Amino acid sequence: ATDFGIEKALEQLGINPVNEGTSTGSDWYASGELISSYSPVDGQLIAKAKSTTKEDYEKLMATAGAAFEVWKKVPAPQRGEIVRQFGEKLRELKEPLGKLVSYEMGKSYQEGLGEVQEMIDICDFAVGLSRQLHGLTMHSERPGHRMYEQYHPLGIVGIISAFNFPVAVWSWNTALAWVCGDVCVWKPSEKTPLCGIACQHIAADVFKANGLPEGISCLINGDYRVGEFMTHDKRMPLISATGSIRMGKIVAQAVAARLGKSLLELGGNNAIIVTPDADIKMTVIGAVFGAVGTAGQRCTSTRRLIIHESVYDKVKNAVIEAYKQLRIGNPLDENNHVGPLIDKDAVALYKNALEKVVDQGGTLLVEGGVLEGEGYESGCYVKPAIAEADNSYEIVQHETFAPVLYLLKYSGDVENAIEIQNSVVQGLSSAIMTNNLREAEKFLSAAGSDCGIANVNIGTSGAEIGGAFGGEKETGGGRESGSDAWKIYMRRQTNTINYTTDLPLAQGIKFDL
Ligand code: UN1
Repeated sequence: ATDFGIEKALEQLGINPVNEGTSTGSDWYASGELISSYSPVDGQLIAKAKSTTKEDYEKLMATAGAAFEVWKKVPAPQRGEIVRQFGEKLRELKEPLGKLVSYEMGKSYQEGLGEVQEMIDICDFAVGLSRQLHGLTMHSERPGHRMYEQYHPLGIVGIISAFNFPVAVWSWNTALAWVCGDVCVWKPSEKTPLCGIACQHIAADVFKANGLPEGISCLINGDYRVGEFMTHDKRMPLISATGSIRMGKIVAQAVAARLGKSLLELGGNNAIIVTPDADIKMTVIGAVFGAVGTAGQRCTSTRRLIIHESVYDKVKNAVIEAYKQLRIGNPLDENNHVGPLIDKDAVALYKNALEKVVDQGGTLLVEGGVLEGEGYESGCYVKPAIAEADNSYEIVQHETFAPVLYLLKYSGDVENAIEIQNSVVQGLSSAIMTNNLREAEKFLSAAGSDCGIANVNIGTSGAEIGGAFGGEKETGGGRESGSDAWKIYMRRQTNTINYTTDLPLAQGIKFDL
């Protein structure tokens, strides 16, 4: 690992193998059991983090609550200025943070840098937004009355994030929540605690340098039990959770039971429809990047290719040919395309999917397999696989977080492809490859894709931060990042002001005393 400058990166990020785990700012404490973070790149122990106990959590929540009283009164554009400084720090630390993401999570260094770039982008977006937290004005039906709405800070926002985007998803939530006047408590995945600690160091330094109290950015570590502190906590009006559908259902029920709000970003089962009018070269690049990028561990990864029978063989052969070029190995080595899966449990799920697709009637076109030998000691490197399948197979209906791509055939009109694409429980990302305007517009129409994201002539992954990110159906319905996603982090208040000496009632009601 030293060859790739990991030690230096850890040092620059202030991470040493110590027992840090819980933080309200520059203060670090935690008294729970140790979580060891092993790199899927080389299987080495990187460092250990202490997990948060209920006692630690209570202490942190008291600090967060006090910080909210201060932060909510700071004018929004001034809060934006703090987020601007945070974005500047991320620019300075882009390389070490990108490297840590790559080493702790296993995605390629380029993608690690890309993830930090998403953080920088959302900070820029949030800075502009801090002067645009607009409400509407309405015309009152009563004379001499004014009516308008305004958005106020919400409170303490809980963020539960997944291992696959160990830093960016936090920033999508936190950069917006901060300009909205909220304070945040973040539980990163227990598979990537060090990315969380690195980010908390960066944020805490910025708040401290500006004389702001501890508790605006808080970090807790641990497994689902620590997440439950948050989901059951009435002091958290909003829980934003990214992860599996299974996890999302548990979180949603716990939060709904106390009538809190939840923002859910759950699984995807993303497809690219390839019509007879598709540009095959573009299709292959989009499909292969979508299926094997981040080793198939994005919630937007391409899982299904729905190909028209007239171009089926051509597309199939081109994709198989492209898979032969893939170099699998250490993701910090920029010559490699595909890095490891996050851990051996993920490898088991990958193997299970390959077995099941064959059991259920599919054919492997590119056989998978777990790589062994030099460079693959962690046991987490697998070969991207392709299977010919049918959409009805149980395994195809599931999201397997690994580089397994299913080829599905359709005939007739694009409606038939849309029908297949929509016939899954998830609704995150979707794409169509076509130069035919009618097909493209049909795909984007009300009768088209039922996903939160629908693209034309690009793949399913790689969304920009400017748009609202999220999906429908069992993907959870939440929207993060751009557009007006900020509204969920604030509470809306409708105000009516009477500037006359009479008290006319609404709806023309008379009430004379
Ligand atoms: C995720 O996988 O949780 O569109 C988020 C993309 C990225 C975000 C993915 N911008 O692939």
